[in-house]
Amino acid sequence: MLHHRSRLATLLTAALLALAVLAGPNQTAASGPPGPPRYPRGTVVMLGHRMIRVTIHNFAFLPARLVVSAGTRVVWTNTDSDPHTVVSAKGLWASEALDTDGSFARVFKSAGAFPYYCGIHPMMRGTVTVVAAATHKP
Ligand SMILES: [Cu+2]
Repeated sequence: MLHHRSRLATLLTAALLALAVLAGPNQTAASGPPGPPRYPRGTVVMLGHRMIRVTIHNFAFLPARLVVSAGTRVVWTNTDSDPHTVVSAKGLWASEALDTDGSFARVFKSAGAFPYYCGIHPMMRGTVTVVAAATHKP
């Protein structure tokens, strides 16, 4: 059982590293060919999905900067052994404390920038940027 758990942890770490690489400079509009719109380094753009997952791992939101289409359900899942929360910096929502494997979901219906943080560890920060469906096309 312990062996399986450590294998799982290794796989999870590899997956998170891959995600971190994807979230690197090459994924941002800023370093790519000219085109609209430009987002800060590390932004992960995931337009046209019904649901997108954000992992809470090692006291960080992954990806911390996410761009989704209006109507997308964003699901945060805590993989740490410490509890975390997902709290809107604009006072729009606040999750309960999420234990290990606990998750919180919110559907983002309107366009805009939605910064959030962990209420337990306020240095943990993220932003969901929501773009209207009509602005997807180049
Ligand atoms: Cu936290």
